[in-house]
Amino acid sequence: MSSDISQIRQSFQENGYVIVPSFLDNDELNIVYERLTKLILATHKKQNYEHAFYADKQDKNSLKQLHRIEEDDFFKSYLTSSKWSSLASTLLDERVNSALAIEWFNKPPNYFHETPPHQDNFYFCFEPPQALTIWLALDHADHQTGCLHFIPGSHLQGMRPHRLSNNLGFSQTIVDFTEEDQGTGVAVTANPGDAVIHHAETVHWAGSNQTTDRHRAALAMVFKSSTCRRNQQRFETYQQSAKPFIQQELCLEEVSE
Ligand SMILES: O=C(O)CCC(=O)C(=O)O
Repeated sequence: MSSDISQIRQSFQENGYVIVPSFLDNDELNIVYERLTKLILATHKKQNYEHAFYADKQDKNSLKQLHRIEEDDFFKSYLTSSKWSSLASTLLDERVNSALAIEWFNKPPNYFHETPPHQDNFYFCFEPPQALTIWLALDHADHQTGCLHFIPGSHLQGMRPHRLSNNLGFSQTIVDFTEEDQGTGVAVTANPGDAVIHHAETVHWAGSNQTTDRHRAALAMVFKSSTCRRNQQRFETYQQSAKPFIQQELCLEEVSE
């Protein structure tokens, strides 16, 4: 292993997050942009599509999340691509399964939506919590557009209590999140193509997009080690708590987040 990658691993294991600059090059990024543009146009044509979340259902420009994008053949190949899984495996120091899912997270301009403080494992319910998210910047993520913030070392301090956040797509937030927590958060800015990786129990959040003309999109891929399992009881409890809110927001009969 090169000294670069062993430093990246050490930083991830100590802090619970790390940035890998230029993980995708321009050619790779251009293919992603092209495929996503097609997928987004196709999504706008679908009525009541339960895996697409709009900030305002009347405004196509307000699309803020797309789930299950691996249903597209190109993104499906990412699930098993060793480029992504070998990074995940190196950081977790364990063999990983193929990616669980790929999601597209956007902060469209003019909507001012924050990503509330949370730990992903509240949603995943993995035991042991050997999982991570590779969050790949597709635009500039900075203080104006709403970059991610992480509390260093928080992945080693266990799960904090969560409650409903009333934020579609990030339905849960930490109950006892304090100003002191906010102050210890480190803002991580990223350029298109940079990968920002965080552990499933790292406390993180993102500010709102304060701009009127820039999107802040990212691809997020979740990997878990082959030894970790979902605690089904915890998972069902979380799903039941979130379901009424999500159904109401999406006006759907049955959904899963
Ligand atoms: O993109 C964002 O604002 C948040 C992403 C996030 O919370 C995650 O990938 O776990």
